[in-house]
Amino acid sequence: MGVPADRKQASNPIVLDALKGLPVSRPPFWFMRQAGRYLPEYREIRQRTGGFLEMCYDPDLAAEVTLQPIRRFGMDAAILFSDILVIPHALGCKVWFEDNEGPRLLRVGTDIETDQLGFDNFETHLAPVYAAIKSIRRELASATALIGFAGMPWTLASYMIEGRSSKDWQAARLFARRFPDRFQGLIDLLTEAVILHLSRQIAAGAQLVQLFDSWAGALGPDELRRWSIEPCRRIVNALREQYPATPILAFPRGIGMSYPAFAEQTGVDGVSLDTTVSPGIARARFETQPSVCLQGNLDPVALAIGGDLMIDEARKIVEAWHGRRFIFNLGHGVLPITNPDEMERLCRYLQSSSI
Ligand code: 1CP
Repeated sequence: MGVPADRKQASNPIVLDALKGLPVSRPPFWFMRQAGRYLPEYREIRQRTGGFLEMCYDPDLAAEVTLQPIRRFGMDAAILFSDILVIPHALGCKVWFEDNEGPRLLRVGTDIETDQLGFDNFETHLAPVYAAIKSIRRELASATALIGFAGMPWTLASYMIEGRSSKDWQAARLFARRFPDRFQGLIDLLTEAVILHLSRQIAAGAQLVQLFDSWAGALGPDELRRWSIEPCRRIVNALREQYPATPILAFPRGIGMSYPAFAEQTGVDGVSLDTTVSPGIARARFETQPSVCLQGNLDPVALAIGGDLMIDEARKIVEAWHGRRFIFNLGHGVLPITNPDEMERLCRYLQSSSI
């Protein structure tokens, strides 16, 4: 099934206009994890497919699941359905998903060493992802932007050292401090991999990219500079050289007061703010950086509750960021318990709100 014809008329994506600082008539919006378990049509496909990774590597299914929320709600951007862990997988580190438990990986430094990983199979392994991007772009209206993404090196390295999710990323932080040279080797490998993966996504049709550093908040200030800001700066520089017109957003989740320094030192076009950041304080702190697009940051719990509480919180964000570059989003991903009717209510509110 395609996207309705009325959404296919030619026009510039409002999300790209906002990133460039061009005038927009209302807040542009999309949501992290807008595809996923809260949608019955996603659960239906997930159930009859072998597993989550199989969906990521099937171009037709990945394209279909990417388009599901756009057809229902008409967000201003579609984000490729994939996962950050396809990068370690493509480098030769085994990755699998335990049902209802999350990701599992071979552990670097324990089960496998960095020098056993590499690019031999990388682009062949990820070819279905680029095929999915091509077919999504064919289906999408020209007004809807297509977002490519990758995990950032620190977050990827953390999963690769821990072998799974963690509350405090202790093993990864210990490894980085005990073996800084080996850790730097892993970060360098991942930095190259992210650059290659994002270049291929842009070549296939992604019009902007988002970098996820979901666990940046576990780092102290010096570590943040070394393991998050510096690799991000290298990724931004390399992509700008090849694709100067493609905007880059980053989500260094949980870094609080360091958001403005992160934006300045990496040169990204925009930063996605997490739920701990007050929209008003962010506005003040970014006053001297008007060209940085702010993105965020409604609490996914407010969306799950819905109703007036959700709309009031959304309005506060729109009012706080009115008059500067911003894209409305959540402060983290949509929760599986979210009622699609509340997502519909939020989208209608944003579509009818003027700024
Ligand atoms: O059906 C299922 O069980 C799969 C659940 C699921 C989904 C829908 C996972 C497993 N990944 C995804 C898709 C996904 N992951 C997207 C798709 C696009 C979208 O709609 O947003 C994106 C952008 C991601 C990125 C991702 N994966 C991040 C960064 C963003 C974030 O949430 O902080 C991270 C940390 C992952 C790892 C991962 N993959 C899946 C899970 C459950 C996790 C998190 C595990 C943990 O908490 O450590």
